[in-house]
Amino acid sequence: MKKFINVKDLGDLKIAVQEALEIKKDRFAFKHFGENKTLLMVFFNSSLRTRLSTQKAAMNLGMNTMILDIAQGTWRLETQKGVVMNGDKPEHILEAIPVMACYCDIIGVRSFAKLENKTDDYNENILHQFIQYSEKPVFSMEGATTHPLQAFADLITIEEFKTKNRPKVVLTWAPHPKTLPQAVPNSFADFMNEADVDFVITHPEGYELAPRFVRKAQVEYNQNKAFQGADFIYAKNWSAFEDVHYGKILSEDMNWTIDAAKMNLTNHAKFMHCLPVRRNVIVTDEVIDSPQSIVIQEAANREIACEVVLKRMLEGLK
Ligand code: AN0
Ligand code: CP
Repeated sequence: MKKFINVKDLGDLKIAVQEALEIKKDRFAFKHFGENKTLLMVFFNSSLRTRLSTQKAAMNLGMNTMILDIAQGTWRLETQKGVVMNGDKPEHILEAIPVMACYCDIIGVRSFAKLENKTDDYNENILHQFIQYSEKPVFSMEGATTHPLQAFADLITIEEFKTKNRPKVVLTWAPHPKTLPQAVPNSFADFMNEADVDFVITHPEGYELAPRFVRKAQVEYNQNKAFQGADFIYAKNWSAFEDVHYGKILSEDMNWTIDAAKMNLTNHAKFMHCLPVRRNVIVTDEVIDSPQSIVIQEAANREIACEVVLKRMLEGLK
């Protein structure tokens, strides 16, 4: 495996999930795979889960890890081509990437959408430069448009907790005071569209996601209706995708917060969220503290999802 940005980079999803469940039974079974191999994790943005779970997955495989937080102890990096670099950024990504690549075998990159220019974000400018100029296997630790490690962990979690062959999975928008990217819902939709589930997306009008991620999913603007009979509720806020409002907050309607009354409309659904989550904005304390909430188990599976990806990348190095 040379890159991991989208669901299709995993190949057959059923096989990938089976591989994950096998690894979970003995996460140190491939301890020799990463001997003398180094993972570099490059963060342009903050992280708790991705930072720890990726490092843990690499350690399970016997790898060495290095972590770089851009602009915190490193030079600030220019990422646009052709600019006159007389501002506050002393180094260009065009030198920084091949230099970083000298010291490692695999690179993970976190680089969120800036939400200023839709074309720039949806071109995945930074991730693609890492792929092009590092000549190493590169995986997304959340790019501008996707968060595939999260969605893979979500799929593993659904596989573990489902009580029927084809569960109903609902991705629901929820309110949030800050403008957030579409990467998490995009990747979740990408994976659910490939999985054996009935997939419904619910959000206020104006929050339609990119058609290439929504694909065949059912879009239902009435949240209560969407929740009926659901086996999994996956909550997430995102900002608008459509051109004129790109990256903007169009609604802060607290009626979309996931509360116990809404969960009662479902088929005893499990509650999921990628975290970090704002309590009593996205979801009430009552729901996230209930046994229906599987957010911690979901976060735990980030280690397993990443271990599958790193193992496959290490196999490709041989
Ligand atoms: C980020 C997002 O919404 O993409 C990261 C989620 C994993 N969330 C926040 O910045 C709060
Ligand atoms: N879910 C997730 O990616 O969390 P972090 O932003 O803390 O890594």
